Amino acid sequence: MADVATKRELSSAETEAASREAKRAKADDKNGEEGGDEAEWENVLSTFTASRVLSDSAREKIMFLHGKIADDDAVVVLEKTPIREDSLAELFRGSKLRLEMKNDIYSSYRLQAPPHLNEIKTTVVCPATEKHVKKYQRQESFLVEETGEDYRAVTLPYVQEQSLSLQWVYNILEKKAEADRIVYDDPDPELGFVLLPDLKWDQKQVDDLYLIAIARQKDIKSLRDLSSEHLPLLQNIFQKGKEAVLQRYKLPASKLRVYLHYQPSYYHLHVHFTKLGYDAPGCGVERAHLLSDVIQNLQSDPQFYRSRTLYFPLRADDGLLGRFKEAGRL
Ligand code: M7G
Repeated sequence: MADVATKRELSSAETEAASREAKRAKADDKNGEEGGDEAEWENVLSTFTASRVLSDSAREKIMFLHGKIADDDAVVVLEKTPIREDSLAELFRGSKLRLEMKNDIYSSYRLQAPPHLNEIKTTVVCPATEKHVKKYQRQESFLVEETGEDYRAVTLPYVQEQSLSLQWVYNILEKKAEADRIVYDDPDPELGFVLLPDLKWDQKQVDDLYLIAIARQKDIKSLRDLSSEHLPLLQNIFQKGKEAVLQRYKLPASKLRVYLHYQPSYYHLHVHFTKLGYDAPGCGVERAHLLSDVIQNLQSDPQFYRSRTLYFPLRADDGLLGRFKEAGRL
């Protein structure tokens, strides 16, 4: 995120108001019908009590909140969705306009759009761990230099102790979650993968297209584990992933940015497919490795990613940064 304001505590008045609202909604729910996806969704939102803003950006129109849903810690991400070209006619026809000011040829208005054209994409992580809260908190970052030896001595032990749960990944691979969202599924146990919309994408417009390809093999943690033996898998993901995107979204390979993160947040091999020109979070040079470069590097040196020094940013309170400091590597 560029332009993110510093975190702030919510005022006690805001917290109290949210809490009152949550209690009221809970009481209402008791009288309401049980079951059904819609009821569940409303219930989740109505019992959320926000305690602090982890980060926000007026320019990106996004806010990350920490709070509680019942007794569980929760992170809620609110993001205003882009204006869609295909809804413009309806937007102009169905909205109310309020004049704010007029001066010569200049005028500004407040446009009140019909509710379905004025949605907020909302992501809920609950129960959220401390790691989730840190992940969304605005913080200073530091660039770390990791040799192959640093990886084995510092990073790998930390990742084995501390990484985020991969349950959501296994749910996708086993079709226990998001099965209806799958764009392409290659069931081969060695070369196979599942391609589906990323949690961050609302699929309303291809301008901010964001898909992830999750490998079926379970023992590849990250870029560091890759060697030339994985080339068939990587080429398969690249080739079939691009074909699937072309077929479903009419976007050719020349419009795609296909890459891996190092460090990732989730240590199970996955590849990001985003639209070129969309400034996706984490697509900067300090974290994103183009899949085409990864393939070429492994073709010229089978152990490239096991031996090379890699650079990546870590946030100030990331435990891994602490380990690098303790090891005298920062
Ligand atoms: P990453 O490089 O490990 O970390 O990418 P990042 O989140 O710091 O980028 C994991 C990707 O998986 C991210 O783009 C997430 O938005 C996405 N993702 C995470 N979860 C928990 C889910 C999920 O439950 N479903 C889907 N479809 N995508 C997810």
